Amino acid sequence: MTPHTVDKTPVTLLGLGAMGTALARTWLAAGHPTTVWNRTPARAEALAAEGARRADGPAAAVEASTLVVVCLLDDVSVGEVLAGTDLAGKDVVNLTTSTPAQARTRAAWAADRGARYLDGGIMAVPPMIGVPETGGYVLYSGPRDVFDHHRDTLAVPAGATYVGEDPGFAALHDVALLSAMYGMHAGSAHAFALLRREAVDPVDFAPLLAGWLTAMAQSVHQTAAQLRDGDYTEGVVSNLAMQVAGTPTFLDTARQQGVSPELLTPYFELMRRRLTEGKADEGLTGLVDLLLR
Ligand code: FVH
Repeated sequence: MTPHTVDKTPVTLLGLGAMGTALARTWLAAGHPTTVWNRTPARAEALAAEGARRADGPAAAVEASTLVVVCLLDDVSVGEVLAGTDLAGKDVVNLTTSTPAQARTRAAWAADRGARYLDGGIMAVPPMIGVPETGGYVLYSGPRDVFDHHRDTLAVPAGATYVGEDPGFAALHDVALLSAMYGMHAGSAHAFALLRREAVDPVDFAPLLAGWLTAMAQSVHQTAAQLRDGDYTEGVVSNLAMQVAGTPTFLDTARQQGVSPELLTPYFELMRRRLTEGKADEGLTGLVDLLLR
């Protein structure tokens, strides 16, 4: 424990997996009195040696601090771990990855037990925790006053970004961002597959790919403005008619390179459907609406 701990909010952390351990270490290093508990006790040993207080069980851990951070595998494990604890008067911050529905249900569950509740979505991997220059951050949602009250403490491991009072919003933003990431990975997998049997070093191609994805990522701002304003033709430079006309080139190239088009075809099918609705002058924004059921 450092000499500064009297000024610092005590933190309890339930769950010392890769992420929970990284989180706890930053609060310890910043001088917060830190109480930890993990189902497998051995995972708490290193942190105890660094100054963490080890609780015998979840109930004792919750009792130790008003601010109770939970970072477990999933929502089921959160329910199991918190089941026998007294949450009255506690501020529970749940950083376990959840669906928006799970987060909303968990917020109501915590309120029934007398706790205030923030949900969080971690936009970082463990090595990014406590390293601000990596750009990792955590999305938070729930009561604004609870977030503001704990903002400084929550900002210790990574940037703290508040996204709204609805407790499901952190999870919703988290899943939306990660879904976009998987789209990027899907496109990258297809691109690397096209080159795979050619005399092209993937390491030489990678900077071209990263640069192109970075440049194209800026288009999300136009998409967002069009969605907000309802005019999907505003500022379009590459219209849907032109883009659909180009799709055979992509499919022919995939065939010639012996690459499955399975990652591209669902998206191309949406483009074709939107064009048949008479939206030739739009860009790709209209595909958002096609996805809504
Ligand atoms: N690690 C990552 O890259 C991602 C980054 C984005 C956010 N995720 C989410 O963070 C949550 C925790 O992830 P983690 O990396 O710490 O996960 P693990 O290393 O697998 O540790 C899991 C902890 O959960 C405990 N646990 C699991 N089931 C139970 C249970 N039924 N009862 C009590 N504890 C349970 C487990 O305990 P033990 O196996 O050591 O005994 C670990 O403490 C997660 O939601 C990610 O999606 C991480």
